[in-house]
Amino acid sequence: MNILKKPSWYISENEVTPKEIFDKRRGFLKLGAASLVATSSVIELFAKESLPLKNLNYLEDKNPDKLELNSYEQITSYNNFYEFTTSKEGVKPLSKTLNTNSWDIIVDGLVEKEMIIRFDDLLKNFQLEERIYRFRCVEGWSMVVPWIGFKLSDFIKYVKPLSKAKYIRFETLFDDEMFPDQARGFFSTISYPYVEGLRLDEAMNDLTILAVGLYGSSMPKQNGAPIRLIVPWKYGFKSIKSIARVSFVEEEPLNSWQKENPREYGFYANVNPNVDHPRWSQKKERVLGKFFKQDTLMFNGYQKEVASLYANMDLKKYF
Ligand SMILES: Nc1nc2c(c(=O)[nH]1)N[C@H]1C(S)=C(S)[C@@H](COP(=O)(O)O)O[C@H]1N2
Ligand SMILES: [Mo]
Repeated sequence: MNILKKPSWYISENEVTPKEIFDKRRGFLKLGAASLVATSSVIELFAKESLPLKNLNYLEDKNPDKLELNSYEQITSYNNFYEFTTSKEGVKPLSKTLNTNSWDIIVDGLVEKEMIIRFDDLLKNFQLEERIYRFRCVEGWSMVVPWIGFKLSDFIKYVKPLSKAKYIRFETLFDDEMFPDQARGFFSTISYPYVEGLRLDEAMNDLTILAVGLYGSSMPKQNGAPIRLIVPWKYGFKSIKSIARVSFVEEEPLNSWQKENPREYGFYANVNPNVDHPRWSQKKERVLGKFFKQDTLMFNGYQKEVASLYANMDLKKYF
């Protein structure tokens, strides 16, 4: 039998929130390499956390609302990414074929200068921040994720759209060797590339980020590596993954889910407990890992920050 004497700082994973484990690890990393003369119990702790090594530098989110984080395991094992499969548990194993090396992003349309930016170069230009956000899928489940990213507004200022630009449009990579559902052609689940868009003022809002990681390290493939959009007050399908093209346009883009089913999905997709999906209520949601449902909040709890964007709009019409 292998009996390990547990040091004073050791607590069982079940007794702490993922956030506490995360902070504990942060403490370790600050101590630097010298502290990594790892004892077996240290290795054991790291394994138990099942967190990857932190490899990003960012400003910490102080989590003023004390949101309870979902675990790394939960966030990375239950995914929507139709390019791989419609099975939420199936995405992680299948996503191995996504190759993010030398990832380029095309920037075109109504900009001062169209360009192709290498993802690694892009990163050098922006301040990374942690953003602990609620994330609500239109299907009725939700989670809390510590994303790492930079403000989409910083990116927009960097690429300088023309004044004629009213919307921003995003495309996921099209590559039928990396994405099995794209290889099915006519028989694919939805049409590709996946497209999403925002009105420019929504894109410039301080909450909107381009995320490049979570829990302190690079974005896992199943969550949309290397770079994805996060718009926390909108249903999850707006948060397009694995972005390969960003365009500035005059007209409202036709986003993928609206194209598939315009009766059920619109352009705005603001989280709204008062506007039901045609086939189910949006009043409640199940947080991953929780047994009881909780109330869904207007604009997913970000009313203070975003309600003014929709001041004169009928949210039943612009759903
Ligand atoms: N390219 C692409 N982006 C996508 C999707 C997708 O199928 N393909 N699914 C969307 C939906 S419906 C949700 S809920 C979120 C899920 O993100 P997650 O797997 O990181 O939780 O990604 C969104 N972005
Ligand atoms: Mo979703």
